[in-house]
Amino acid sequence: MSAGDHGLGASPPSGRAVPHTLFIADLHLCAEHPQTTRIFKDFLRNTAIFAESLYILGDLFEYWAGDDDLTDPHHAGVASALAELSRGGTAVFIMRGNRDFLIGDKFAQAAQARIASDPTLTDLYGTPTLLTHGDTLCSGDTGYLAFRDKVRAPSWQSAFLARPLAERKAEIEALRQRSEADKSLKSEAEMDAQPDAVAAALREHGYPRLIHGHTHRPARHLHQIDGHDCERWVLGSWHDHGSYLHCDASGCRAIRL
Ligand code: LP5
Ligand code: MN
Repeated sequence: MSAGDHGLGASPPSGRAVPHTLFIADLHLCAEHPQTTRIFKDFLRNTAIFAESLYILGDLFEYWAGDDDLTDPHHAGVASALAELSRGGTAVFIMRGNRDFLIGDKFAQAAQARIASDPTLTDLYGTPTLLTHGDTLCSGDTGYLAFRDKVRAPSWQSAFLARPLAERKAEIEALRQRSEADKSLKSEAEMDAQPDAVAAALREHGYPRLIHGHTHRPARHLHQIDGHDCERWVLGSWHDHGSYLHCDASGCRAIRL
């Protein structure tokens, strides 16, 4: 049903000649890993600048405690690098991930970016393409999904954001530890996208191409759903090295930085 082929390592296509759109996810940027942030800023200036659009499909940041954290010079530097890209003519779209779902309008404004809903169905050079962070495809991770339901409730979010920034950050640090401990008890299979959830998403949206991140398992999968052939691209995390997906009218290819 699904054939993995990470396809990483192809040569980067160059220039603006062929209109194209880039996709990235799971960068987990933070001040503690300045090298990743440097690579990201170089990618914006040297590569993304040639694209029509850049989609960040969640988890741009290690975590996001609220837009008042833009006072952090690291976070403000990321926003201004995105704004520079946007001013250069590349449309920037940000989807919220499970780590930065508290990104709000103030951040979007600072980055001159548009927030993309999760999921988003778009026409990518003639190919219907469904974009999602990917966490909701992991339907076997019931503990996480119960937690997700709670923290995505607007009432929970407004109460959380009303608390002092330092308190929020301390709580998130505790949650990170809890999450790491919980993950060590879960199987790899449990934390992967589930075939049923993938099929349901593809069926619901008319059998498009699917692009998502979250699982950190870069691959190209081919699914046959109800007789329709659907391509699913999983984006890589930027933990060891940067990577992006380049899509134009001829298709998509994964590129390692
Ligand atoms: O991110 P990753 O890939 O390492 O792990 C995820 C799931 N974990 C998370 C937690 C985040 O990593 C923590 C940072 C989020 C910051 C958000 C800011 C605002 C929220 C602040 C809340 C206090 O998303 C992990 C998945 C994994 O992906 C694979 O899919 O397994 O899920 C977990 O480990 C979650 C646990 O299983 C359940 C945790 C319950 C904790 C309850 C604490 C009470 C919090 C109060 C909420 C009402
Ligand atoms: Mn994620």
